[in-house]
Amino acid sequence: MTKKIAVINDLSGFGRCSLTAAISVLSVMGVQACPLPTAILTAQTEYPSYYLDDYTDKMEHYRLEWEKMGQHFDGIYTGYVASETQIRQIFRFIDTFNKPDTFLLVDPVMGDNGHTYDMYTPSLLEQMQLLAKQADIITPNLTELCLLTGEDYQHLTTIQDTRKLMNMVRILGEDFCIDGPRDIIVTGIHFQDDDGNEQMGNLHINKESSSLFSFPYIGRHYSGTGDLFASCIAAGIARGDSIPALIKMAGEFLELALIDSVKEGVPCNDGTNYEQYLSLLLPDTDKRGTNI
Ligand code: PXL
Repeated sequence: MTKKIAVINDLSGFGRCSLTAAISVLSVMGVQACPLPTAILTAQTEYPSYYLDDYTDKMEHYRLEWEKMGQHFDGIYTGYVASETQIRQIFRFIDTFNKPDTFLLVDPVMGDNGHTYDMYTPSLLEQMQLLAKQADIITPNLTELCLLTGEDYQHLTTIQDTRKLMNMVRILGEDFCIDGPRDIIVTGIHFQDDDGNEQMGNLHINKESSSLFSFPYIGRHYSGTGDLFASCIAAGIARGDSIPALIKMAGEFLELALIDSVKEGVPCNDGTNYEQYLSLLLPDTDKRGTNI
């Protein structure tokens, strides 16, 4: 049976992020994406100008109609949240559809590179902390982990010693796991390896262990990379892959997309040239092709 994930996110015409990223990644990974759009935008909000059509008051129709249809989801995956009303609606959706055999992946999209997105009020942050606590798995970047845990991003990023930095991040993650998610993947940890090469690290933390997966640092922050990463994890969990295998696969996919985008001089707000690398995410049997 094809697995099904309810994806609660916005639809942005430009920026290769949110639902655009999720639908393409879930589909190529063999998982059905059921989109619940929270807003429709001409382009993601980091562009100098965009038009946003808010869908918050349509979200209750989705919940009621899908409940009437008797829908069941293998996973619920949430991303960018624009307001407190929206997050309240997400809590209602979870109350209705988060069953014992459903996983909840929360990508707490709130900022990047030490910068918090403009709409993030203190009370929206508080609600996002509660949502992240309810999740089975969360995928914050380092900025978002700091926001969730109250840690000072500037202080954390001044730590030069890589082992000390990773240890600090691990402790923050483990503390958050105590009454929260089973797994945390902290993305976008910039560091230097023992040979002095700049790396981007993804740290997987759960109650038992923590493991670091690193990739060469590209030096730019492209729109949608966090959404592509979280989408790979969500679809992979639904199809039964292990989290370490998924982090490696998503990292390789993003590395190729980033290298290509830098080479072509794609503006960061436009997102990466990931489309041509989607085949890397196919289920194994599809990658091998069909024997005749
Ligand atoms: O990729 C995160 C994201 C998603 N959706 C919208 C955004 C952003 C980041 O800025 O603006 C609308």
